[in-house]
Amino acid sequence: MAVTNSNGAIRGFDVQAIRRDFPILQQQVHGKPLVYLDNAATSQKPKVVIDALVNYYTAVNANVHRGVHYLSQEATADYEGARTRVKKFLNAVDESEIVFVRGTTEGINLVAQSFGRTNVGEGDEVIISAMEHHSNIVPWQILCEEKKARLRIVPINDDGELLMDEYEKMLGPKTKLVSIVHVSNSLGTINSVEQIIAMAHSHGVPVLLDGAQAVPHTKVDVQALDCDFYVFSGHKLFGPTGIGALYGKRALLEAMPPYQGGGDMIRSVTFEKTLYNDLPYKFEAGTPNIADTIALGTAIDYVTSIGYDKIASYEHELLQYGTERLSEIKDLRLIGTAKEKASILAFVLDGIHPHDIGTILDTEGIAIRTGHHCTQPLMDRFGVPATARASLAFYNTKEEIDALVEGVQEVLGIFS
Ligand code: 7TS
Repeated sequence: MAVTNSNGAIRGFDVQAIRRDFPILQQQVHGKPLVYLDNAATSQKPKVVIDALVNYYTAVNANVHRGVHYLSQEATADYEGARTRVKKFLNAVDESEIVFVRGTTEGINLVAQSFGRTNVGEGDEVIISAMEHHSNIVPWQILCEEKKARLRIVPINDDGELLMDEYEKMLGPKTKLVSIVHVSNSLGTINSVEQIIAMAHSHGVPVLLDGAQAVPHTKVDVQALDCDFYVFSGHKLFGPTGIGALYGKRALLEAMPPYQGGGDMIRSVTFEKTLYNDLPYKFEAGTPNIADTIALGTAIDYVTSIGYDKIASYEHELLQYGTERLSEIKDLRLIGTAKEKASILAFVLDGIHPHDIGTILDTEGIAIRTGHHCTQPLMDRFGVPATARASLAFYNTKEEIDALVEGVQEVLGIFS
């Protein structure tokens, strides 16, 4: 969709107006304007999301699904309204396919413990990739250890792209699940998920996509993708921490046993036999995170009101600009140079530890993340212990990238 004017500006996208929606961006850090470039760790929250939280506790607070009184019914309607928003956001078939979880990590653990323990046995295989976050490695290691199954790792090239030929060779009758990141948090690589899914499905293998870093940047349509499971975290999508969603195809979720037992997930309980509730409640034991779920719904409304076509165009421009500017710096090596990339500028400087880069940038009010970004095997693949990572959101500007580049020059000056 054409979203740019003749002068290259994105029609209807006013970054300064958007920045005013985010109270935290107005503040100074160490006497300098905050330059927040740690969005892959967590994104900032617009005022509407903060207001939704305050409003819930000020005017609505009650437990859901179990009260006949007014507030409980209001809280239930708002909570279930958020589920409808997530359903539309991902284009799921219906609300029963949307399970609220604490975040991506819990969503993957749910699938590993419920689908995995039911369907993966001795000698079976689960496929992940070399660029996974620890939360898409460790749950599968735990499962494979318990079941004496084998974890297979799709390798990557030096640009940080999956080797699809190797992936294809791994698929076979022993494969029980493929679990792959949609967009890498450490490299920014956008994986060819349509192809990954089609190849797995040709062997009858279901696919889970870790969408933690995808949903802040790109429209996701689970029906068009035909993925079997999709997980994301609200806090990376301009919503609160402690809430996320797991999408699963209804038939798969129906066949899976509960992950946790307790209130709300049951239809009836006797000491002899418990009957479980319908989807999605079968997977939502206990009082849920009501306030944050409702505010996640507000975050989704906010992002979709800006529009993913505009967000993607603007962020693409920023990423290109940042890549060009950082590439001009001698002794800087970008980690993650895939052709299809989103919003991550990770780098190392010759002979300078990334933590020193982060600490010096902080004195300039610039927030980046340094470390292994919960992807230690990926750091090993690139032969570095850590990287410095600037991660972008649609409220960032070219001026902020200029500030980052100046900060990096300052670091080089100090260490020269
Ligand atoms: N998967 C990916 C791709 C991620 O980037 C993260 C968090 C997770 C899973 C886990 O999400 P959580 O919300 O359950 O913690 N990534 C990062 C990061 O890059 N820096 O801090 C957290």
